[in-house]
Amino acid sequence: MSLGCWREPLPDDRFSIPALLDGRPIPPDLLGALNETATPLPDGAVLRAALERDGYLLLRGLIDPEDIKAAREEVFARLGEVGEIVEPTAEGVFSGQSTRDALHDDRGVFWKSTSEGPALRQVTNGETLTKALTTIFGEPAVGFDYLFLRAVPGGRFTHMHCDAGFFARATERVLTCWIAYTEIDLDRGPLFVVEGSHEFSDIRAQFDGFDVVRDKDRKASIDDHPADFARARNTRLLTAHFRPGDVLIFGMYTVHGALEHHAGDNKIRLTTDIRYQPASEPRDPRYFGENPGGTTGAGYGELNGARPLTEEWHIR
Ligand SMILES: O=C(O)CCC(=O)C(=O)O
Repeated sequence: MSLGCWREPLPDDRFSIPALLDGRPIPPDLLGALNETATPLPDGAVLRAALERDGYLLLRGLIDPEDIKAAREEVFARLGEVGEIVEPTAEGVFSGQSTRDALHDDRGVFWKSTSEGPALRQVTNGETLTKALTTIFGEPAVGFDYLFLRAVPGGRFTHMHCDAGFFARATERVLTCWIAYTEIDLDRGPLFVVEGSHEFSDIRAQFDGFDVVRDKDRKASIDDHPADFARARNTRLLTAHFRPGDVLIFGMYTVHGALEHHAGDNKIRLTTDIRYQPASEPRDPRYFGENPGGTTGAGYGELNGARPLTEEWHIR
C-alpha cells in the first residue's frame, strides 16, 4: 500500500542556517527532514499507516492562508495592545517591553481572551482541522477547548518531552496538532521530532501511566540535550522550514521539542498546539468546557504564554 507520503530532502542550504538549542549547535548530521503527507489528504487508512510508521504527520498548508493570516493578526493585535509588539502589529516584531501586567490584573483572563479570539478558534477548532482529525481517527473527532498559544521571542526553546503525561489521563487516543502561523525556519524555533521515538520502549515504559500533576516528584521533560539523546540512539532530530498553515500532528509518545529561536530580528514565532481525540472517548474535564482549568487547574494563567513576553518561561 502506498503511504501517500514523500520525503523532502532537507536541502543542503537549509543546514547553512545553524540550528541551536540552549546555545549549542545541532550538528547537521543529526538533523533530518520530516516526511510530508501529500495534499489533498489521502484516505484515513493511509494516514493512520503513516502515523503508525513515523509517529507523526506533517500536513503542509492544511489551513487556508486567509484564515491563518486573520488569526495571526488577531493575536498580534492583542499583543500590540499590551505594548509587546510594535506598530504595524501585523509584522509581529517584539518591542522588548510589556505593559501586560500594568493593564491587566489577571494574566489568565487576558490570555484566555487572547486564546479565544474568533479568528484563532476558526483555525484551531474549525472545520478544516476537525475534518482532518476525523479522517485520521476514522470517526468524529473533537478538539480540546483548552489551547496552548505560544508567541515566542528570540532566545527561547522548548525542552524535549512527550505529551502523554499531560493529555492521556482520560484516553490515550489523543493527538497533538501543532500549527505554524509565521514562517519558522531553522533559526526561528521549529518543532523537532526525535526520529523513531514513538517506538522507543524505554520512553514508553518511562511515561506510560505518568501524570505530570499527580507524579509531582518526576519531570515531564527529558533532561538530555537533544543532540546527545539523538547521537546516543543513533537517530536524528527531524524538522522542517514550517510555513503559515502547516500542521504537524503527533501521538502521545513521540518525543519532541523546539529548537532555539535565535534569528535575531525580534520577529515573534507564533504557533498553537491543540489536542484532538475521538468524540466518543472520555474527555478530560481539565481541557473541555467554558472555563477549562488546564493541566494544573489554574486555568490560562498557568501557561508560559500568559507571561509577558519580557519574562522567562517555566519548565515542567
Ligand atoms: O511549540 C513549542 O515550542 C512546543 C510545542 C509542544 O511541545 C507541543 O505541541 O506538545
